[in-house]
Order: sequence, then structure tokens, then C-alpha cells
Amino acid sequence: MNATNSPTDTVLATIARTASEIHQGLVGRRVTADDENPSGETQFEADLFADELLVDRLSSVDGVAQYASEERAEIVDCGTGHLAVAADPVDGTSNLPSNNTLGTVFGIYDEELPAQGTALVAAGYVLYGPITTMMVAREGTVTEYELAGGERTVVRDDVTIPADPAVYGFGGRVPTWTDAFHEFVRTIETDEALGLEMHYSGAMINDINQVLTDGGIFAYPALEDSPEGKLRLQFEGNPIGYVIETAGGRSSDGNKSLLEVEPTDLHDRVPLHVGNAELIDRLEAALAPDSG
Ligand code: P6P
Repeated sequence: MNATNSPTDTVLATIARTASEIHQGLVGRRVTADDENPSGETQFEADLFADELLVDRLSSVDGVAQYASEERAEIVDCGTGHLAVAADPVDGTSNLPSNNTLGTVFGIYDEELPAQGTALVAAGYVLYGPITTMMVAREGTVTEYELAGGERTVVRDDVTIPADPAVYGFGGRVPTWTDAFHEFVRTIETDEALGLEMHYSGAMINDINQVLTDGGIFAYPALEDSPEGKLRLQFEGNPIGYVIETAGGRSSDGNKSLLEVEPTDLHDRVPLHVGNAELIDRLEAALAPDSG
């Protein structure tokens, strides 16, 4: 091992190696377990398997003081150090029965959890697609790797969101969208100059990777019956907001950057909107209280 590896380097290398095991371990684990996660969602065997692998591998990394995940109620104390790793071990497991693409999301904070997104020192995701790739935002730049046998190969460095948006995709049951969000969607769908194509897979990492690659906007907004939306701040909102902002895009909870949202609980949900800056500007204008 390189003697100059920082704890963050080691965490990233550990996640890359573990991701290869998670991917192989999805086989035979596409069924629901008899339990729910702290957000009240049915867990799949894959969620539990991936979470156990991650906590086992990361808790033994020097410098990692805490591990937390969407799948477990409490933070795991891992010993001394200043890093806290928050993960969504398998994001999109509801797509496992249909064998759709899904991913692993991670944020590496240098503060105790729950923490504000500004405390991130690195964040990213692994995408289990036709090829397993890993996107890492760190020190002001985004790098894309291909993963094979637990090793990383850089395939793109300085990844930036394309200036011209091409795709959009929004989660949540459409009848539960707010009137303001419905109006925002109508305006961008009918904007000939934008000419966006609707791409929505139901697995956030798949949708996010499309926005980062082709330009556009992804959102899982506040809903009439769930004002905080569905996605979790610590495990999804902060890491994805950090990646997209590092790549030159913007993130928003509807009125400010996701990274500025103050957490109150480890499993806080947050309305999540990310993508090209001008689309996020239009969204925030549409959701502003006096826009009606
Ligand atoms: P819905 C998957 O369960 C997830 O957490 C995200 O990956 C995805 O964006 C969202 O939930 C999908 O939610 O309500 O459309 O199934």
C-alpha cells in the first residue's frame, strides 16, 4: 500500500473493492427481507448484505470514526479518527426484480454525523450498469473510474455537466406533486428551445449519471403527502449535491443548495433537485412562495 495514502484515499479504495463484492452479491438477493429500514421502506436481502460488507470493511480503516447507512437506525462507532462515512449501500433495490441499473452512494464527512453537506471531503457513487463505474467528487474535481476486480481505472477526469441540458426525470407519484412543481414541469416540457427528453428509471444513481453525462435535471420533489420528499439528506442529498456542484451544476432543496441544509436527524428526508444551473434557477423561481 502506498505509504502516502490518506484515510480518504483508503476509504475510496475500500469502497471500490467492496463495490465489486456487492455487485457479485446481488445474485440471489433480489428478494425482500422481513424488515424495514429506519425510513419505513421494505428492505431487500441485497440492502442488508451490502450494508454488512460496507460496515465490516470501512470500520477497520484507520481514520474512520463513524459509519452510518440508510439501512440502520444508529451510527456505528468505528474508533478514533475524524472521518464519518454515510452510505446508501444499494440505492434503487426496488428495481432489482426488474434487473434495472442501480448503485451505491457514499459521502465522506470530516465531522460527526449527522452533518451538513459542507462538511464533505469527498462523495460519489458506484453505478452497477453494463459496466460498473465509480464517480468520485473530491478537491474540486469529479473523476470517473471503471471498476474491474476491485481495481479502479480512470476513464474520465474533470467531469463537468454539459452546458446544454438534454434530459429530465422526476420522481414521486404525479398526482402528489404540488401545483407549483406541476407548473414548473409544464413550462420545461413545453419549452421548444430546451427540447428536453424525459428519462426516469426509478433508481436515482442511474438518473443522476444521465444528468451528469448528458446535462439536464433530476428531482425527487416535495410532495403534497410528503413535504420533505423521499430521499435522505445524509446518504443521498448531500453526496449527490456535492458531486453535481463539483461538476459545475447546482443542487437545491427548493430554495437553497442541498449542502446548506442543516440536518436535525440522521435519517432526515429532503426534497432533492439537481442539474444544470439555469434549470435549478427556474425551479427555485417556480417554487418561490410569491410565484403563484
Ligand atoms: P419511487 C429508490 O428506492 C429511491 O431511493 C431512489 O433511487 C429513486 O430515485 C427513488 O427512490 C424512486 O422512488 O417513489 O419513484 O419508487
